[in-house]
Amino acid sequence: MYSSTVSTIRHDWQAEEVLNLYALPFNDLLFKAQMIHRENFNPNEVQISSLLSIKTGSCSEDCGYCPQSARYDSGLKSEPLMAIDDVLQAAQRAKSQGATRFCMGAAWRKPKDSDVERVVEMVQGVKALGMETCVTLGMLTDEQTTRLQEGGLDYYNHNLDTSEDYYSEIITTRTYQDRLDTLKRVRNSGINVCCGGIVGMGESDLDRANLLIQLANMPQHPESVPVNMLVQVEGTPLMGTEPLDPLMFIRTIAVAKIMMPKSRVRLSAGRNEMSDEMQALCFFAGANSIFYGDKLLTTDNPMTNRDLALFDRLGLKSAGSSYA
Ligand code: SAM
Ligand code: DTB
Ligand code: SF4
Repeated sequence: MYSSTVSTIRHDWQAEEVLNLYALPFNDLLFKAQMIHRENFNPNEVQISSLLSIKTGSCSEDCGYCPQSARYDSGLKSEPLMAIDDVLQAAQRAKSQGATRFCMGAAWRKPKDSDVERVVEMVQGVKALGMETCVTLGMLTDEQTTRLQEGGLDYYNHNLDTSEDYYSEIITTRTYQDRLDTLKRVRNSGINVCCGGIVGMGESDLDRANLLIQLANMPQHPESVPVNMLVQVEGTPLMGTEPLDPLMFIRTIAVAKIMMPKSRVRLSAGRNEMSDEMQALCFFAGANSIFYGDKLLTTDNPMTNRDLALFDRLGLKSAGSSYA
């Protein structure tokens, strides 16, 4: 039990084995995840990304969790694609607060080619500030993916969100295969893949296991795996869902780390509703990336001074940027 663990990169995970990991005694699971984590990363370093919604609301998709869908009345004010100068100002602010990666999100089912051209300019501007870049724009064509890669984009975020079986309970306007197709394009283009999901949507243990299996059994693990806790927003269909046991969220982080040892698992949406102690356990379970800054896309994230105090209390440091 206490002998050293050698991280192996596998792509053949089966449901039973993953459910058995989930079912380990909590201390055994976290110990295993932490051992694997420190074989691959400095356990006291966390990568810091900031998010900006560059195009907000009025989305044609019906994702049941999302306040940006045009189908639900979440009271959100829609905004068209932002001006480049405003995006760069926000990126500069995020950099001065300590973020090393700037993630730009757009409420599109899929972008138009002209949108992609404007996003490429944003990517180039943000890179010129010395930050890593990530965008999430919905489904992409081959040509659009190539444009983003040539424009120097570092990461593309496109989440699978849940298991294939549960997907149609949450989203009916696109298929799981649509998601997999875009992910394949991004992987083949050479852009780093950021792909994860949301838990706390009323899914079963098997759905959570199957989501992680989808991610880990890809030919190459996503470099970045965001694990979001559902942020319940008034007006969305998932408002009022029975909250997930926080310990099950922490278990999900640990199992993700064991299955994808070299990936950065991001403690993503939902941190505003988590205690400092719960976040500390997530970091112990192998999460080593966060969204930092007072807002996620449209909902609240912890204030930066709360995060700085938490880092200080836990002795955590920024992982820095490969562009520093
Ligand atoms: N429209 C694009 C798409 O869906 O890929 C990009 C933006 S979309 C807001 C990005 C991701 O945000 C979703 O895939 C989902 O994982 C996450 N997300 C959206 N609403 C959320 C919520 N209420 N709680 C947690 N995560 C959420
Ligand atoms: C991810 O996995 N989570 C982020 C980012 N990728 C784009 C988005 C979280 C959104 C939470 C709800 C909101 O603020 O609108
Ligand atoms: Fe649109 Fe993305 Fe929200 Fe779905 S998650 S409604 S695609 S913005």
